[in-house]
Amino acid sequence: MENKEKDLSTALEMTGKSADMMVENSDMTNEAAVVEQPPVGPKSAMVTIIGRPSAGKSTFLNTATGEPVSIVSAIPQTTRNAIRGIVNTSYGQLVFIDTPGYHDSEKKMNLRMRNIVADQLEASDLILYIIDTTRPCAEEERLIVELLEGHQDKIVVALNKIDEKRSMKDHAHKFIKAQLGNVPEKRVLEISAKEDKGINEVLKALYEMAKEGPHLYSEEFYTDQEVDFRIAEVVREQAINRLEQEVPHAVYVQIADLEQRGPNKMWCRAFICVEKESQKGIVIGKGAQMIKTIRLESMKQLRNIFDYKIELDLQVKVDKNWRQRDVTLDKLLK
Ligand SMILES: Nc1nc2c(ncn2[C@@H]2O[C@H](COP(=O)(O)OP(=O)(O)OP(=O)(O)O)[C@@H](O)[C@H]2O)c(=O)[nH]1
Ligand SMILES: [Mg+2]
Repeated sequence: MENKEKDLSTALEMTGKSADMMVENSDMTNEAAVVEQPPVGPKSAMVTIIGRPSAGKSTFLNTATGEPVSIVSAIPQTTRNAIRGIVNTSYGQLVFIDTPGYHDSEKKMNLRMRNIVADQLEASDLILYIIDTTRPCAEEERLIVELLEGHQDKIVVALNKIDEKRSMKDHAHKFIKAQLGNVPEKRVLEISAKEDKGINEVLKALYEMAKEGPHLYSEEFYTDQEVDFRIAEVVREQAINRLEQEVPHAVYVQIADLEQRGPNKMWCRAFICVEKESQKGIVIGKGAQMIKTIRLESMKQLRNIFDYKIELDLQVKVDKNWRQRDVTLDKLLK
């Protein structure tokens, strides 16, 4: 990846990459896009991505920006924050806001995540509603539709996972027609976020609705995440993709120290925090094999994101029942 973080002092990640050629001509290589990059066009819009847990919202964001902006896993409720990813093209700038999967549960943490989604909806110019077509559109989908009813003039619907044989896209089309009848058909698009199919059409539909206006970010940025948040998310991604049952949901990652240790080297002490002593043993693993793998794979992934090496000192600790505690939730879900 040629666009890695170069300046250790800045807390933001930058990229020179543009999605221009992706919109204009999906056959172009990245090199061509960098060399022939036209100026960013005049349009500007904040686009909130909404959908059920595991619908593929974060996968869409990563495919659209061409960067691993937001972590992905098969476990529902992976995303816990409003995460921004920026797409610049000759049409203009779209600032996507990935949100936590919206679902019905009275648990403290979920209620907070639902508030994050509701706030983002209000703040956005446009909405991208992603539906997982491998699952029937039932109660959870209706809950989202209720939120969206009053915003039909600013919605694009993406029917995702059409690469799957079990995709029920016709059922999803019918659902949208019945529930969001004012969204015109040309704004209901079939995609595979994972296989990069139909993404350009979604971007085009959003650009068509976007208005001209000042850009929120200079064109080198593809996300607004700070370095410590990014490291914590990468470690969490590597951990939850290796853990099972309730353990992924019981994990958060705390960055305790971050130090520059040379011109191209950072040192970071991080803790994988779990809720119970028994979960600690699972994360460490037999002969500490699990924690070792999480550490090494995280460092590898961070090397792809940043232009400097991040040496991780990774440990596990118990933060008893943290999901019930407001102070911890305040820090994690801001
Ligand atoms: N087959 C297929 N799988 C997909 C597609 N898009 C996403 N997935 C998979 O669906 C799972 C969930 O993807 P995410 O992008 O994490 O979903 P999300 O909507 O961000 O989930 P939360 O953050 O939990 O709300 C992962 O296993 C992805 O690989 C797709 O187009 N096709
Ligand atoms: Mg997500």
